Amino acid sequence: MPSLENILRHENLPKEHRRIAEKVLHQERLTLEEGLYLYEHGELAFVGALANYIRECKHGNNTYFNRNFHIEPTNLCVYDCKFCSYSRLIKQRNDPDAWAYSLEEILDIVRRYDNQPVTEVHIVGGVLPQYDLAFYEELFRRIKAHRPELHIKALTPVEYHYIFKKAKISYEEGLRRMKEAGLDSLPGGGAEIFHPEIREQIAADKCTAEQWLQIHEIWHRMGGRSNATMLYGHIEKFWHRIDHMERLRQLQDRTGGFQTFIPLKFRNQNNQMSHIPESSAVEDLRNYAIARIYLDNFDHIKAYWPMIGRTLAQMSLAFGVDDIDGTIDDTTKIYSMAGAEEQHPALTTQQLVDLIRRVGRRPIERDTLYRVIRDYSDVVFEEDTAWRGYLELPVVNA
Ligand code: V47
Ligand code: SF4
Repeated sequence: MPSLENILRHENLPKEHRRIAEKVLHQERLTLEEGLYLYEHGELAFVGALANYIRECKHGNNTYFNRNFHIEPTNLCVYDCKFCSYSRLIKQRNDPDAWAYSLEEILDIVRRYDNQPVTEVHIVGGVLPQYDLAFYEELFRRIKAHRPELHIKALTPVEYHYIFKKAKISYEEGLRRMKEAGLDSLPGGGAEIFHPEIREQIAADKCTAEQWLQIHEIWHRMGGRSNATMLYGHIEKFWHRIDHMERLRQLQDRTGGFQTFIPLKFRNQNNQMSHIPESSAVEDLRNYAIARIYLDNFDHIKAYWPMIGRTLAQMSLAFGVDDIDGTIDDTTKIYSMAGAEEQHPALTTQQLVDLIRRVGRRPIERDTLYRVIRDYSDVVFEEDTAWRGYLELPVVNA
């Protein structure tokens, strides 16, 4: 990939390309119009070079991952998002693909990891009326009583808005009670596309963009950290993506509470939007790159490898991405049902480390708050169990 300096030396570089490249070089913020220009006219090599420059200024070769596991308590849901492949409406509770775990069953999943060095549990699923405020308070308390150091990253404004409204309490009061029960941070889900023109078509009824942003803002003001996502590659236009990122950038200016931005590629299997073709790998990489360039106040850009596959995740590390989530170990079906690349997503630490090293980056295990747990640059694994399906480049010393 050409370096930013080489790009600027190019005599035939279009004027607007040059202006944007110079702004990036001088760490100046892009306007809405410039962001849109990149989506409309930025070739992969150009936006990739800009994004990689920013990524390396911020993190060098460091590529972060964590050791976590996901629990989806239920796939029954009161909502009916058109892109959702895994949820079943509550009236379909007898569907063989439907599940709703009891509190004890969820705790059993947590206990399965007792002897494993995981640092985070990521809990998110459908919105089910019986999973109310008391249910989640009890769940978080019991998890903390069992394993106090395990970081609980759980639920999104979609659930919180529903639960707090039903309990007739304010967002502030609800989040305070969740925190007291053991909630540590919020994952980035439920954001989809903020603009009502799209949101009303694909995710009608659930929390609005304003409510999503308000809940994150209150959480940040309480000292909490959270992530943000964007579900792209369906019926939205480029300007909806920029509008989405602009709202996040403005909130981040006010609070600084977001840790990472996670673009989620729309997968089209088994949902009401299956007729829409999926975005190409080139478009996915361009999207990571433009997100890296536009969101100048976000520290991290994450590629969620189960959704896009390991090879594209490796490639994304040259297009602005510095985090590839974690070992995950997903016991349920939320992503495989949407047609994700990985049917049962799980990678061993060695496989993740190997995947990062093979594209010349430095694997760093982090906790949820991005504190370094271990630098794996020089770690030699005793047994070679690395998975050999992804990019096989000579190992470059990071
Ligand atoms: O909000 C649902 C998305 C999200 C599909 O914070 C789909 O660390 C693609 O937010 N195609 C939930 N995407 C997942 C999520 C997440 C994942 C990993 C890490 C983190 C984090 C957060 O999944 C939903 C929705 O946008 N989703 N259906 C689909 N067919
Ligand atoms: Fe329910 Fe979430 Fe699926 Fe929407 S995306 S139907 S809120 S589980």
